[in-house]
Amino acid sequence: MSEIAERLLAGEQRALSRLITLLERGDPAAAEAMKVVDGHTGRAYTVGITGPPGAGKSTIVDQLTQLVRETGSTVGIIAVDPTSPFSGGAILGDRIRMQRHYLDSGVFIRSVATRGQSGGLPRIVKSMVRALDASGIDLILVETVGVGQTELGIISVADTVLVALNPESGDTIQTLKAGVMEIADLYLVNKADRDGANQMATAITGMLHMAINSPKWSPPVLLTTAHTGQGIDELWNKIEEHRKFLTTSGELNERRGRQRRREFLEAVEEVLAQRLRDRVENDPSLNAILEKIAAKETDPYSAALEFLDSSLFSANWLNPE
Ligand SMILES: Nc1nc2c(ncn2[C@@H]2O[C@H](COP(=O)(O)OP(=O)(O)O)[C@@H](O)[C@H]2O)c(=O)[nH]1
Ligand SMILES: [Mg+2]
Repeated sequence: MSEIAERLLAGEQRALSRLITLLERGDPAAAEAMKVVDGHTGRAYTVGITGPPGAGKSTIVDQLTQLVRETGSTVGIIAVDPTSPFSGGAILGDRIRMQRHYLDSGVFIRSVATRGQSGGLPRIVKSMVRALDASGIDLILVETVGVGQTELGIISVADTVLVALNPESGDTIQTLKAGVMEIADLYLVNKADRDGANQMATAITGMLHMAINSPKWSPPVLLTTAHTGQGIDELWNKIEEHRKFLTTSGELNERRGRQRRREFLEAVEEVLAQRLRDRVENDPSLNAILEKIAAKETDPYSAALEFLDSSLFSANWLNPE
């Protein structure tokens, strides 16, 4: 059995850090360990929080952590950050926001940079959540910045999804339309100390009534002022309520099952796409087609369909080289 997994399951926090580092490096030892770790997951509860930059997500995570620590439960925090020249300071900002927890051995904090990765939640986040879960952490908070697909990707890992917005975020309705309504279990209008918070909450509630959501759970819309802690108790109560709803309705297991099936399909797609790309780019028999496409003698989509049905394409390509 994987030594790192064994140490992790024994609750050694250094093993958890080590495993995550191995995952980040794509080390084969991490994949070996994850085979063992996977069978020891399911006990932790995962809450995802997403929303535009500056909405107050890290402040909310900090406050929730404080509250949950007072009950004695342990907390793991994963901050997913799309590192760019413009948000390069975000991780540093998160560190300041969550500073008071860094010396608490009951809180485990890790950031994931998404630089250079296209859409979706980075795959490593799912492995990290499993590792935290298997190590015995009770509550896992995953913060993702709302930029398109990463925002929606939170549904692939969280049991409860929180969407944080602000009174002044003018693009809110746009955000809601862009798929967020399908994934939100709970809405927060944070910065409720500012003008327009009530109107914003009313607007969201109005949109929710029009949307076809789960008939069994209607997402509450809460007002919070995260930096003072106002509304955080109520938020935690609602998270617990949602958890109870998921557990008693059987939806929790279904949701987790869907997440695992989707992850499997995504992994199949990812590996196949890589193998195919390697072949298509390196196979000289395709030069003729590629030139025709470049010369606009055929359009790329038609060429792709034709190619896949032709004898040029071989299913053997999908086997490892
Ligand atoms: N006025 C006000 N400021 C807040 C509130 N919550 C967070 N902030 C501030 O908003 C800024 C961004 O917060 P942060 O938690 O880093 O947002 P994130 O980018 O969503 O993680 C920080 O300066 C916070 O202190 C709030 O409820 N009211
Ligand atoms: Mg943040």
